[in-house]
Amino acid sequence: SRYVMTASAQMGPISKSETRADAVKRLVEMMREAKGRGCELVVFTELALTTFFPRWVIEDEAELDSYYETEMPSAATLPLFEEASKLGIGFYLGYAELVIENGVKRRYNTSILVDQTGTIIGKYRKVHLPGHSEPQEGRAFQHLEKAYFEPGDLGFPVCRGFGGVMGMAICNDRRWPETYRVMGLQGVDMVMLGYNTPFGHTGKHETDALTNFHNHLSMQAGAYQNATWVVGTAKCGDEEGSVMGGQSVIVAPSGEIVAQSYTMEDEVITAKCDLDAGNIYRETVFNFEIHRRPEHYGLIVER
Ligand code: ING
Repeated sequence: SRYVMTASAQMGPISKSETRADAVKRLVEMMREAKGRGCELVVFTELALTTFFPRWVIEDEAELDSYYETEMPSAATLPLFEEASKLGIGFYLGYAELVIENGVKRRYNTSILVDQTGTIIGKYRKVHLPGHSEPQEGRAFQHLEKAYFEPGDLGFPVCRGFGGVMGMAICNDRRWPETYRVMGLQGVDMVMLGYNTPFGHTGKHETDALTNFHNHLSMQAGAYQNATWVVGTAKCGDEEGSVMGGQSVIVAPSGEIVAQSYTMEDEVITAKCDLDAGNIYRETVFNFEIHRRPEHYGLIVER
């Protein structure tokens, strides 16, 4: 079997006043704890360096730009890369990416996968952007990812690392079956993702009681239906009055939750992930080769 000792490093709130250096210090602390517990991979969360700024109307471009990284590693994140290669542990990191392409500023909600030598072996840009492109009336908190990011242009790539096929997603992506299936069709063994999931996201609160259920339902279904591990790491707790759900999990290819956080703070959970645990499903129930009938699936890719 191919075992990967994996950690999910859940983050509590990052306040608006907290610096990147403060956030990176917290990430380094959790990286050390993960290493101390025998892990070779730690999955951090979405937008792990700053507060969840898409909840705010930000009109000043310089202020908006202040939430993005223009290079990776950036000065603020270099200590994380250095600690990783010193400890010999790889990591998934979510952050806001600002690049100039053909003289045009492009903004993405991005994640990278870094191996145990500190080398970036995978990059992903969030495809499914929830919320709105314009501020909505009557909301205490906005959800303006469609204003502050473009949809990802890298598709759902997988890469080889940690002894298997690794894939990435970000937050809202986990609610869409296509996310997992595109990677499942590439033989993914583990999908890593971070999420910032505010209660009241829809502007209403009647579905808040189901937010944690829908969080796990989405990842457990994605794991089982594609015979893959899913590691979901929350940024959670109260950021300036907006409360986000926690309950980070490590989900086995069976769909079973094998580790779950129980606080709304920085918390490391771990599991010994057998990357061959999905084989029983790939060889039987989800043997894509013999069971799938793509000739009937055309509607899925139509607009
Ligand atoms: N956040 C949320 C997510 O998909 C959301 C949006 C919250 C959708 C609650 C449904 C319910 O988890 C991000 N950042 O995508």
